[in-house]
Amino acid sequence: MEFVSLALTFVALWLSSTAANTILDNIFQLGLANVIEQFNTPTPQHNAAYDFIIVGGGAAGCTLANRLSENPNWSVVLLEAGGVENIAHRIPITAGFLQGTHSNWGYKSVPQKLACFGMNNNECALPRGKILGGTSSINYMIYNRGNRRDYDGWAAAGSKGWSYDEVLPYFLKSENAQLSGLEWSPYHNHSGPLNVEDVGYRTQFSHAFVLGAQQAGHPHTDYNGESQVGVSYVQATTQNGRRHSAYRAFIRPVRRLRRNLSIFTFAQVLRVLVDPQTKVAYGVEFLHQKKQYIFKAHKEVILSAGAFNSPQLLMLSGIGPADNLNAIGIPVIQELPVGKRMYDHMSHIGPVFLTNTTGQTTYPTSITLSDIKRFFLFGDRNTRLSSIGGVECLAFVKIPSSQRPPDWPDVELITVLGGMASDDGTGLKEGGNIRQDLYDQLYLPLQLARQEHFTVLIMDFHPRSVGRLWLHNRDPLRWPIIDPKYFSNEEDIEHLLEGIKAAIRIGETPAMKSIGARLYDKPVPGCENYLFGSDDYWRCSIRTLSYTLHHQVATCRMGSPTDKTTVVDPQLKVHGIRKLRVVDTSIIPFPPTAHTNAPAFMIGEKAADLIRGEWEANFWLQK
Ligand SMILES: Cc1cc2nc3c(=O)[nH]c(=O)nc-3n(C[C@H](O)[C@H](O)[C@H](O)COP(=O)(O)OP(=O)(O)OC[C@H]3O[C@@H](n4cnc5c(N)ncnc54)[C@H](O)[C@@H]3O)c2cc1C
Ligand SMILES: *[C@@H]1O[C@H](CO)[C@@H](O)[C@H](O)[C@H]1NC(C)=O
Ligand SMILES: *[C@@H]1O[C@H](CO)[C@@H](O)[C@H](O)[C@H]1NC(C)=O
Ligand SMILES: *[C@@H]1O[C@H](CO)[C@@H](O)[C@H](O)[C@H]1NC(C)=O
Ligand SMILES: CC(=O)N[C@H]1CO[C@H](CO)[C@@H](O)[C@@H]1O
Repeated sequence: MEFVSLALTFVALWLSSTAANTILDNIFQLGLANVIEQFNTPTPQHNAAYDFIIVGGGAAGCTLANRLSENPNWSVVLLEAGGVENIAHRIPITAGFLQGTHSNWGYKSVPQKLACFGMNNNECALPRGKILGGTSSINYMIYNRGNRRDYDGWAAAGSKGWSYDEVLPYFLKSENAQLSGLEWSPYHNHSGPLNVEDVGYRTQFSHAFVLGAQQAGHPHTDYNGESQVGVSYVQATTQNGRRHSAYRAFIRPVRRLRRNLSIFTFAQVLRVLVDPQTKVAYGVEFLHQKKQYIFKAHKEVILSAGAFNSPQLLMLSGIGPADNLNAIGIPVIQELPVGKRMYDHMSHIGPVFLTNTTGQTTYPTSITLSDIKRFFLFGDRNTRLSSIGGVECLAFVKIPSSQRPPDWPDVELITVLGGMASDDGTGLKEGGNIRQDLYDQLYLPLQLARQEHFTVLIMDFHPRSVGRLWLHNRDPLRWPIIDPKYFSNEEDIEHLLEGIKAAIRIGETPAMKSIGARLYDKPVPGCENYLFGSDDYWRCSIRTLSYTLHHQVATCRMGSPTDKTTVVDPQLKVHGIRKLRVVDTSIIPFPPTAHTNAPAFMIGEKAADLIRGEWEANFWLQK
């Protein structure tokens, strides 16, 4: 008897331990999660009505769904086209592979005339998350908010209420920071739902780069703190070395608890229902398991479908540029410049540095059984599996030709513990739509030699090239056409060139020399006619190894209703339409000095307060 109770106690203790939870969680996540989701997702009730309909469970949409459903008097429904995460999404090192799965919409740009020469048919890959958690479930997990001047600029350009001092509280509200050395920083919160932490696995490259950058004159900084300019190890949206997506942070903890929050996965919205006479949005039409349904909204419809799909849905609903809508036979309800402007952070893959280190570049074969055991069985956060797709350090850099104030960086240097070659020509090459012949010439030699190397990606924060998105027909299941027009403004090339030079200077410092760092000087295919390392060589390389970091913004630009380039007002309401808002990165008016995931969370938090303020204040008026 005593033995049995002792054994039961042991079992109970084991079940409550972290290790057991990790193991059980892993078994569940091993693909089972999505199968259960398929059967478990409730059947929608045709014509059901909710207070708020949120379209798209991405970074902003999940945040908003959580915050709005805090009020038990409100019924909230979240409609997401994709399913739920499985184990692959949880392992940070596999970030690059997720683009090859069903959790990516898999868009491509139209063939580019001035960029992406190294890609099949000059088409740049434009991945986007199609899953509960959205792009935050397939991205590289870099946590980066942006510069004070970005937000002050939004406010000055007509977005009242969005200055840095007004948005900082919303960044803080989400954040649960576990960052060593920043325990007392006023720029970090330690009790929000979204985990932000240091990456537990760091290579010799990262230490050499952080030191070398300082030797080259870049101060050590917290790029989410007082001053952005300088170098730092990356801050990641992971928890104990596993991806912490919008789903994990904002939906999973409340999903079973809040009966006023309904979630439908595999539910693709086809259009917003807008009364053409009164211009009031009153519901949505969507497909769920191949059947069509309508949901009605008592209070509001909110589009959080991301920078490509929110503008697409507006246009499908009769809100957009008249020429495009007329051409494809969609009656115009409200003429607005939807999709007419799109900015993105186009980058350059490289320079690549060879080193004399051992075992620092992560090739698939460098992941040991012990790494896997430690990660899966013991929840260890210090193995290679916790590296966020290989990203290690960020440097926020001023360039010599800068026209901006000294505290506003121009380019970013992003170091990666390997590069194109380090997954043996699989996920990264496929995900980037990179040509096989280019891979074979440039990267295969590194792969075959198991050569130690790291890559510095160079990103232009403030591109001047302006792209566009439009529809080729009225089929909601077809892609929108996306033409980012990368590098149509020559200045963008020059900024990247100056960034490359900054990286090379860091490569020449004593810290970098101590690991034997030297430029990989195999010419980029198509650029052999230029002298390696000359300005024209790098310009050619930039147009060939063009690689977007997927920060498309401004397709439903926010600003004053009198500004003819904008689609939503500072309350995020669509101009001229009632009961319809857009809440995601498509509203960002200018390319920010940031990767766009943290801003998406902030936009979700701030929108929740705007909506709450309005409907709770009007409580008595509604009755
Ligand atoms: C590969 C990659 C790596 C990145 N790495 C980083 C990084 O390291 N750090 C960083 O800060 N940023 C990164 N980004 C960018 C960042 O993740 C995104 O900008 C941000 O997550 C976008 O948030 P969002 O809420 O605007 O849209 P999303 O998160 O894209 O959410 C949109 C959601 O709407 C759903 N949806 C779309 N259409 C419909 C429809 N018709 N019906 C129903 N649902 C629909 C989608 O499936 C998706 O879930 C990366 C992006 C990519 C693609
Ligand atoms: C919910 O409704 C009740 C009754 O109408 C009201 O007293 C309460 O304040 C409301 N709660 C919130 C959070 O609005
Ligand atoms: C930290 O986050 C919690 C939870 O979201 C929030 O209540 C609190 O106000 C935040 N603190 C700061 C300083 O913003
Ligand atoms: C690195 O290795 C190369 C090739 O073996 C050698 O020529 C070079 O001297 C080494 N550099 C350092 C700094 O060790
Ligand atoms: C409006 C609505 O559906 N409210 C429900 C929200 O969930 C709580 C329980 O969590 C219910 O009591 C409410 O009726």
